[in-house]
Amino acid sequence: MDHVEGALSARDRVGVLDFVLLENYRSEDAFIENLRKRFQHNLIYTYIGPVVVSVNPYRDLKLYTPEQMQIYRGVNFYEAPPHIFATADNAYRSMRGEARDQCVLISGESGAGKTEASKKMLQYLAVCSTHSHDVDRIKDRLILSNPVLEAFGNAKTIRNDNSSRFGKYMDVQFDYKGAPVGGHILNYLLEKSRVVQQAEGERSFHIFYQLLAGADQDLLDTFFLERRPDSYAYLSKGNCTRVSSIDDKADFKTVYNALKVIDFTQEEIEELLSIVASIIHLGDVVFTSDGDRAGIIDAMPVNRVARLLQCPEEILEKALTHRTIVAKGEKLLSPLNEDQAAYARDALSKAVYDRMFTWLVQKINTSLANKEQYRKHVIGLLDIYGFEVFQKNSFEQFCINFCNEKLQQLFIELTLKSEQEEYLSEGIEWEPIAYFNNKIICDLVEERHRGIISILDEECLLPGDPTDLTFLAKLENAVGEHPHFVSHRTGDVQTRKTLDRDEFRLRHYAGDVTYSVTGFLDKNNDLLYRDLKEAMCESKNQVTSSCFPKSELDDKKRPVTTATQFKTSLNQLMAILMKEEPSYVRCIKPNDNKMPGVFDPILIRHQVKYLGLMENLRVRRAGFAYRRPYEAFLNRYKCLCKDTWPNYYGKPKDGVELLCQSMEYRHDEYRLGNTKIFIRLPKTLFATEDAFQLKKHDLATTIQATYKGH
Ligand code: AD9
Ligand code: MG
Repeated sequence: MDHVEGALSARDRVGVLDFVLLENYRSEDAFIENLRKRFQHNLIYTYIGPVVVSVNPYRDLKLYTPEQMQIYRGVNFYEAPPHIFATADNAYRSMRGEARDQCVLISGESGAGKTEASKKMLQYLAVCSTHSHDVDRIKDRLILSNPVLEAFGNAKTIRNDNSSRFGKYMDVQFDYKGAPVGGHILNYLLEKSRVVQQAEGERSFHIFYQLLAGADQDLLDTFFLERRPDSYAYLSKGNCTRVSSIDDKADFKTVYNALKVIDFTQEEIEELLSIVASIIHLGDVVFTSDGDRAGIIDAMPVNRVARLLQCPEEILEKALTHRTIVAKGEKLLSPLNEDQAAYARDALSKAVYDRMFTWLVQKINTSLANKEQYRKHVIGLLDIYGFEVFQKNSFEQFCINFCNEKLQQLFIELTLKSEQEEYLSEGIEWEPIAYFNNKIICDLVEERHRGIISILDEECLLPGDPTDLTFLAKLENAVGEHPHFVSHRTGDVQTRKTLDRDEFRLRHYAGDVTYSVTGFLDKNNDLLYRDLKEAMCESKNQVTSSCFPKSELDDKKRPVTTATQFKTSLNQLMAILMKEEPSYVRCIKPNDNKMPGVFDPILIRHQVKYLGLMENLRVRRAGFAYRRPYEAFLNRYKCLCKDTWPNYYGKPKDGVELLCQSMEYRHDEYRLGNTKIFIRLPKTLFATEDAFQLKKHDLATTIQATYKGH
């Protein structure tokens, strides 16, 4: 049964299952009311045409069972109730049928269900794609790479007990038979500051707690660790080391076994975990201040770090408390003060963890690599951080929100493009649609020489003493007039009251966000003193030494700044995505308390806004809301026209034409394309459907009467 027709009779009670069928499609209230109705009936998925909107149920609704998978297997997108499996299946079939690479872009705020959706879709692809003995190997690896990545890249935050602290684009490669033969992961900007600092109620990355809870006593002894995380500085900054929804001990086993399946040798696993352990000890290195010179209070933690990383203790100790300065060709050893030493220690911990994470992803990629070279097409799944607005927003939010601007731009371009393409291929006249193009904001951030990132980089490069505030002043001079930029100096009186002197505000497509520039230079520069790099290069731990190659020391070039690196990798991602056929899953978080069944309309309204859903619906509705292939349409409604009932033997298109005439559709209400009928307004369709329901009733009564009469 066609999904639209299936819902029509129930539409008042459980809402419409495609937002394009909303009468009042411009009304945000109507949109939210529809979501609410469906959510109350545990219908968490709703379409906007081909886009899936998902509301996190925070409970197991048995939506991902093998039986559910069967419902969607090989079925046309609109023929079963809305589901992410329909999206996955559709992508899979389009990939095979049209021989085109696919991608699924999953967006939404923290805790909205992006990672869950991407995992469920990956499972669907693994189960429902072509089977053969040798591909099971790759399927296992694809699925098992998730617990490993989550252990090292996810953490408990206020918003989500399993929050991804990195962006991920994972593609699954298929051969010409449609069997998965490989995979590849691109990772984006890990929030490495979490290694050294966590907000109240948050934790560091899961792996630290997993190791302490799950390692056997021998392993703990080897790492000089005790079981309780509370005793370690780096693990207890947020005063939250245990999470009721998480079983660290069991998770450690899962991760350990997964690492083995994805080709990590015993030695590599031990090296990896000893890096994790070394970071825990590094956090316990504390300094005294003797005049202006930092000294190490307790030698034990440094000694342990040195042993775990297998690098000479004196070198490490010296690098943590001194800095080599080259003046007039001569090297001078300059002591660090207490603050500088603590800063150096934290910089080292972050760098080691971050590079280890990148190494891990590369290693997983080697294991997922398709060695036979018979990859034909891919389906990519993008699970990346959603738009973030906090009380205080810093460099990290700036990067994340820029990423969302780029994705929104891609979304607009691709949606419009695909609408246009469909009109064209159906031979229907394209009616241009007015929409807000956020390119202007992307340019404000990334334009060469003139954008915020360029100005930030320039400031970072300046000799002398550039500060966050000199950066802000430059910014005001350069982009102060831009319609999407506001700061204390450039804003009007009213705006000034809401901004501090170290803040600027960006008018993002999703709403205004105020950023504090404090820390921008530092985070963008991301410097690690050379002495510390040298110490790491000495490491006999293979993983560490491959993360800190000696060649880096000879490199005279200035390292690329964090923002520019991020911008470059995002633009590469955009280039990949532009070539693929996209599908979208837009995730919504129903409440801030991780509660099942609670629908918070204010929170949801906000997300509907910044996911751009109303805009999306408007674009979809600007032309023709409803489109169906002729066969499907005729099959359902043929009883409404005497020329097509009970059967029509001509071309389906001609049958539909007769039907439209007999239903007295006005010319502006519909168009007949090459393969589909396009109906402009839902009310036309609803009228047709109501007529159909009546007719069905009449027919049933007639049949009954005839039967009784016999
Ligand atoms: V973040 O940006 O990485 O912080 P996500 O990825 O959007 O965030 P995630 O998928 O981790 O959120 O979902 C958060 C939690 O919501 C999960 O741990 C589940 O407990 C819960 N969840 C999410 N989706 C579903 C679902 N479809 N069914 C049941 C769900 N529970
Ligand atoms: Mg996530």
